[in-house]
Amino acid sequence: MTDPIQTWPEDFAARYREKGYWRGETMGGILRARAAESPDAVAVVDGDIRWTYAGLLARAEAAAYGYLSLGLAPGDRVIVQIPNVAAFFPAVFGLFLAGLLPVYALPPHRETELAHFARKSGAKGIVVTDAVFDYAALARKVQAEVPTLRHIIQDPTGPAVPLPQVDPAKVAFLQISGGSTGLSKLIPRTHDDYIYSFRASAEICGLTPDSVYLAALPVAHNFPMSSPGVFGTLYAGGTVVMAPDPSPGTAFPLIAAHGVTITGLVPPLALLWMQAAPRTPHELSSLQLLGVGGAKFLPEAAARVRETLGCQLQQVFGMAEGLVNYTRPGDTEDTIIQTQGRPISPDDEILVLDDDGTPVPDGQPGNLLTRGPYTIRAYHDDPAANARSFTPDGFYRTGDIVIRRSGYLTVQGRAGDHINRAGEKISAEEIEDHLLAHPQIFDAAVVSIPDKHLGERTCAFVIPATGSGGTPTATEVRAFMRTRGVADFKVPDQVVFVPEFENTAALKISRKALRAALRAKMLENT
Ligand code: AMP
Ligand code: DBH
Repeated sequence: MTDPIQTWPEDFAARYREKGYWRGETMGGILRARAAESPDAVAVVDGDIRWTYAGLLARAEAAAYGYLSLGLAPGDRVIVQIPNVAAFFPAVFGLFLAGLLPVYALPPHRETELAHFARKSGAKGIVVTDAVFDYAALARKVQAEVPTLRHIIQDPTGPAVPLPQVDPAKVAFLQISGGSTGLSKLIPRTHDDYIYSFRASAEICGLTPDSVYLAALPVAHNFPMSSPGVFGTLYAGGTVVMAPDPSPGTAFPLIAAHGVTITGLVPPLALLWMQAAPRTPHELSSLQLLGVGGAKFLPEAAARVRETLGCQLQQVFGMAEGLVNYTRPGDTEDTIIQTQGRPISPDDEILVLDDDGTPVPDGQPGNLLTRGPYTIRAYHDDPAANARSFTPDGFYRTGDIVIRRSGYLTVQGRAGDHINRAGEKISAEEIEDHLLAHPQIFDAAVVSIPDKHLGERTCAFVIPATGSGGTPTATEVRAFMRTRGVADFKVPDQVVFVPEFENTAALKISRKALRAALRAKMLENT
């Protein structure tokens, strides 16, 4: 089993330290520091739970002792699958304090995804809660498939033992990529690089100890975790309020009750909030800044945020691999509405290249590549993906098509075949693979279709198998996907049966060209 690593060339690392981006802080160290400075400030609110920084640290230490008492050793990986409840924080800070590496699964992930994470990361345990869903039962199914996942952990605690020294230059956790081709890749982030990204994010967003962040999106997502998210808020000594779901009916009363000042949403949710706000009896005036990201927020919608929600919009264009762009609170209205912002760091290097690798001038669309003090140089244990996704000099190929103007980026679309369904990235290839496992399916191609509510929805074109006992219905195909043990957001929104794929006569048509042709045909007909 390969231990997760993430390294930058020595001259880059030296420069990032010298410029004060990498300060030798650790995730556990941050919590200790805040608990020492302001022990009685409220760190986390969830329903009736209110944990101060001192209280959270005590719980995280108890969790760390618990993990170590199971025989887990510093450097070991532990999957975390916890929805938006307070227990998320002692669970992950406990791992950090024990020198263990969280692997962040999302709440909708099921046995197929979890088994992949367990195998790929070599995780020896999984920490869950029994909130909302029986995650422990799910974990037991995964364990039956991947026995190296020895420990299913709930409410870890144990007698005090010495905690290890943690190296800030080492990998702190594994984040999950949206998966542009096939299964999700694992993203090793170091303490130094990740802390820089959310410390600088907190600064850009003007967070202070008085800030109150509403965790509306699932906190295992990189955006609500770090842009500036829950970690940026805790870094600033503010308060995190956990929302069990992001609907206006749940979120608006929480904003009113706790004086929420900042939150982050994906575009479809921002639209829902804007629709609901004029009629709500709840006072939303504490809200100062609404970050919107994960997928493109269209200018017409962006222009209505202030009048409907009474707060400043901030566009956020980021990726779990690193680079995050923000519009700044002081930017012109036009910049905030029309662009997805500019990078966090003066040392974020941005290339916008045509398909031959030649830089395009400002104002022209091109492929976005980036390198910098918080962008990874490699995925975990995946030479093929690394060869595809990184240039020899260490630039990450984001797969996004952007236009740059005066340093600000406007996202035009994707070069690849992933579907961005309300901010959840879905790999067409991964879904096609599942569909091909159906005995009555001969071939399948999955494409994104523009959708008023989701931004993009998934459409599966399916060629039924002949002579296999009848053709399936769309409902059956969707039901079949549900038996595959995958996150529900991967079930195709639409299934279209076709007798054949045109152009297959052209023999070697690539999947990419096929998907493009099917998508174009679909759009023509609507
Ligand atoms: P991931 O690599 O799975 O973390 O997903 C990151 C991807 O989400 C980016 O490469 C973009 O394709 C997309 N994305 C994130 N934020 C935005 C945004 N504000 N506008 C358009 N696309 C976005
Ligand atoms: O979509 C994303 O992955 C994303 C969006 C906004 C992200 O990772 C981030 C900000 O940090």
